[in-house]
This record gives sequence, C-alpha cells and structure tokens, in this order.
Amino acid sequence: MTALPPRLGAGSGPRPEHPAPSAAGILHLGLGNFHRAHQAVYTAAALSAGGDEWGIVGVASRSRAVVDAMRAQDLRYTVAEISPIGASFSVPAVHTDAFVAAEDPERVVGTLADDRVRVVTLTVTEHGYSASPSTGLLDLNDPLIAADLRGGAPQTTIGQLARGLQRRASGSGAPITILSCDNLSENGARTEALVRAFLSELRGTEGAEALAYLDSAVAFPSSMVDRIVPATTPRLRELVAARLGVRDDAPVSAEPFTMWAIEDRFAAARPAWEAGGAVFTDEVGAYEQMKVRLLNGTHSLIAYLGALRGVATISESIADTAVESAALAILRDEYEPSVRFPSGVDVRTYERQLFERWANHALGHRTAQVGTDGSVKLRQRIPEPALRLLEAGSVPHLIALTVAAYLSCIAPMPGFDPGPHARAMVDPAREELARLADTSTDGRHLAQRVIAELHLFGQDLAEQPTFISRVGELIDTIRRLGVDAAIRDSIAA
Ligand code: CS2
Repeated sequence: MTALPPRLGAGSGPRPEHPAPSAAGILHLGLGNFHRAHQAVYTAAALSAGGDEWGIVGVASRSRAVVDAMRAQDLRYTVAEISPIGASFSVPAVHTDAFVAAEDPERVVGTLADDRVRVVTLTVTEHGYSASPSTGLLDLNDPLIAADLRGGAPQTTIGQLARGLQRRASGSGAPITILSCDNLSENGARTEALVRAFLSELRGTEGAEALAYLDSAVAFPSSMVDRIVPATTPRLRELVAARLGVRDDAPVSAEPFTMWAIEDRFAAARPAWEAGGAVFTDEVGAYEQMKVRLLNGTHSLIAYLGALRGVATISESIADTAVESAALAILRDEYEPSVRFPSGVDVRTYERQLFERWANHALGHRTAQVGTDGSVKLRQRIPEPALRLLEAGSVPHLIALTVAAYLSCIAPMPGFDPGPHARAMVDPAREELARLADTSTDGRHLAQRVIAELHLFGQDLAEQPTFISRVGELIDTIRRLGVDAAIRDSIAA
C-alpha cells in the first residue's frame, strides 16, 4: 500500500522563496483564487525585496472552504502556472491569518482600524460593491446595505470598509490606502464614491468625522489587474500531489501571463510590488479601459458563444473559426476605437497575446465561469464602447451579439435550450430575467424589457432603440437558426 502524501505545511512541501512576514501590513477582502494567484504572488516578491512587514490578513466573504484548507496548511497553498508546454509551481507564504467575514464582520472592522495595517486590497468581484446596475450608485434598496446603515455588524464590503474607516478615524487616525483590484473602470474612484455615499447616509453627524478623515488621510488609487485564474479542480489537486509530493486542498492554477498597473497615489507606505513586475503609473485609466474592454469584453463574447455551441472551455470556443472571427471583429471594429492605449503598449502585440492566452488549452478555463455574473460584468464592459459607436452613427453588431448570446444563455425564451454550460452560469439577475423571458412575445420584446425598462446596462443604452432592436433580432436568430447563423449575420452586417 502506498502511503498518502503529507499535507502541505511549514514542515512539508517546497520552501517559500521569500522571508516570512513579520507583521500584517495588508488586509485583503476576497480570499478567492484570483487574489491568491495575483496580489499574493506580487506580495511574495515584495517580501523578497525586503519589506517583511507586508504580510496579508486574508478575508473570505462567505465561504469557509479556502480558509479552513489554508489554516490546516499553515496558510500555505500552491500556485501552479499552467501553459501548453508544462507547469511550474510555487508556494507563496504571505498570509499571516485568514478568516470569514460573514462569521466575524466585527473582526474586519477591527483589523481595518489597526494602525499596523496600511493597505486594504479588494477582490470582491463586480457583484461585491453593492452598486445599482442601472445607476452605478450605492444601491440603497439592497436590504443588506439598508441593514448595514442601521448599524450592527456590517455584512457588505462597502459597509465593512465604511465602518472600519469610521473606527480608524476615531482611533489612531493613521493614513491608509484602499486599493480595489476588481474589473471595474475607475475602480478607485468608484470605491471611494460608494464608501462616501454610505457614510453620507448615516444619521445626523455620525458619518461626518469619517468623511473628514477620508478627505485628509485615505487614498483610493485605481488599479488594473490581469491574470486568467480558473476555478480549482480535483485534477489540479492530483497534479500538485504528483509533482510536489504533498496534499494541498487549496491549490490555484493560473496562466503564465500576469499584469498589475497601479495608480501611484498611496496615503502611507506600500509594498514594493514592482519587485514582482507591477507598474506604478499615472495612466491606469488607459490600462483599465484596454483590459476591461479588449480582454474582458471579448472574453464574455467567447464564453456565451461557446456555451451556446456546447463547448466547456474558452480554448475550445476560440478554436472555432467563426468564434475567432467574431472575437477579432469585436476587438478591431468595436472595442479598439474607444480605447486610449497606455504609452508603450503596442495594440497588435497586446491583441496577439490575447488570442494566445485564450487558446491556452492546458488551463481548462470554463465558459460557465466567465459567463457567470454577466448582469454585473457586462455593465462594466459594453455600454461605453457601444455608445461611442452608436453616437458616431454605426451599429455595434458584435456587442449586440454579446448581449443577445448572454440573454440566450441566462434567460432563454420558452422552448429554447441553451445547453448545460449556459445552465451552469450563476447570475444574480437570473430569476428576474427568466421571468421576463417567459412572458415575452419574442426576442425584441425581451431586449426591450431588459435594456430599456430594467436598465440592465445603464440608462444611456436604455435610450438606444437601434441597439435594442438589433439585440432582439439576434436573440431570435439564435433561437430560430442557431448561434452560427447569428455570428455570420453579425460579422457580415
Ligand atoms: C473573466 C475574467 O470571468 C471573467 O469574466 O473575463 O475573470 C478574466 O479572466 C480576468 O479578468 C483576467 O485578468
């Protein structure tokens, strides 16, 4: 009988290549795979470069799984970098503690107020900001926000940030930086606006001290993050056991490519993330636009078309020449015209890399994963570029196809089966959209209700009848003639 491999931990598995952190200068909200394969890896490089005070307290929003697994492994886990030519492994050991916010929200507030913490990083997904999809403003109708405003232990990320900053303002008052690492455009300014909106809603003068503290001692720089990080699979655990000889219950895989552009506007000290290749720049807005539109916007198109064509992964989807042509057309004709590229970035090289990254078949990045949360993700990806073209008198056919394919996956019209990968997509608006689809007469009717009445993609796109009817037509084409016909029709138009 072969012995089971030992559990990864301080005494087993590869030794981290950086010194152990001596303190936790960073509080991270959103202890998911993306954080563990991105900011944690840059922080490991920063620790190697000298700053041992930059350990991370990692906070998961709700799920215990990663927290329990990491705690059982002395807070270690494996990062497997996967490309078609092989895999390489590292074990960052940058976390000093991990817990679940939903179980101990008071601890989030207390840690944020601790003056040894000087940077808070966030990867809570587009959905985690409690913003109304229609207005982008703090959603005061959200029952969790309403509860957080009434007091008690805050359950939302914005509530936790606001309450933590309030506590810090009335305590040490030490400066701090809040750094959003989510795929929202102008994510720093947006986070600041949401926290300020929360504080402004507090009764009487309760929020006034914190608002003044925000003015003088809190910075919310923007950042653009980029690395494709799939969900963990049993196969990844087996690969780690086979290659490293340890059992790891919380490994992550990631593509080799990684990028982090950060606005250099910190209120206090920061880790030397440039040691891991991060770029500190005053062009972060350009990096964000380029990434959220070209990578994420096109990614959504590839995911929804792929799911409708019955394929499980992004690499299988982009391997189809029709999908590849649609991706190229949306990039060149519909996203690139609205993007201001950062200096030094060559658009054709960036584009070529995108296709290589999507084609990484060893990664197994699922169409259902990228298609998840479309109602909040697409809001970040499509309205501005679509409006730019519409205002110039042209129709963004492939952006319309993205929306039509999304609705066909999440809110299929009666009688249309979008297949298992579409059914596996999770979306906070799924129920509401499905109800609309069930009672719509055709695709145009559905598009009208979702875009013009529900304002799912914001108020400006709600006033674009040409766009709305094009989405409606394409929903009907997908339903009646199939997704390939809709692709042909959009590219030829
Ligand atoms: C993807 C992103 O799931 C999605 O919507 O587009 O997670 C994408 O893989 C990352 O942003 C890449 O940096």
